[in-house]
Amino acid sequence: MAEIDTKSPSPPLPDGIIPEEAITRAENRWLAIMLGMLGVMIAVIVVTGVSNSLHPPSNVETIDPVTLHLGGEFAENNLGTAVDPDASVTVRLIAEQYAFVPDCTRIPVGAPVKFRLTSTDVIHGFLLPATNVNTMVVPGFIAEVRTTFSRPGVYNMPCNEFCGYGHHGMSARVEVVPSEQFPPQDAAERTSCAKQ
Ligand SMILES: [Cu+2]
Repeated sequence: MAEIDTKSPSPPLPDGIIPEEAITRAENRWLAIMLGMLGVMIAVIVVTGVSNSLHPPSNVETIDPVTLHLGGEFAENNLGTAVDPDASVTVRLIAEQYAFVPDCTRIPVGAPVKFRLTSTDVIHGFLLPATNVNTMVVPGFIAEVRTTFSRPGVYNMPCNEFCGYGHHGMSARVEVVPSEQFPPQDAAERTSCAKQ
């Protein structure tokens, strides 16, 4: 069997032609960098998901944005905070150009809270700073986020998804109050602190 001579230099390549080994080395280097970045991003998702309960919105429920105000879950008299029979709280909100309806919600401290939101027009964003609440509100879908507020306070909720000319003024607030200040449990009653 003929032995391959690996020591003798390969014939010189014409100007501008990069040797194959150099290309392979560069490709492998970029592949390693890309895999490293992918690993860091996956680690960030896993760590924040486990430690801060930051979960990507995964609730795929659809709703007709044209008729949602006419009846059902997002009819006007159904918006705001409702106390469920198990003492958890469901807050229903509509995002529209350029307001949240209602623009102020009141929630008892310590209760498991479920926000359910939808949009009537374009994509909006719902964010409560310093909490795990951060979701896009997409017309045609119901976004659902769960959280629990451990201490009373006022949380501003700016729209964090550019939604048009009035976007900068689109914000609302959540008032987390001691549970004794919260209206008595009545599943039929919806509360908010929106100015009438
Ligand atoms: Cu916006």
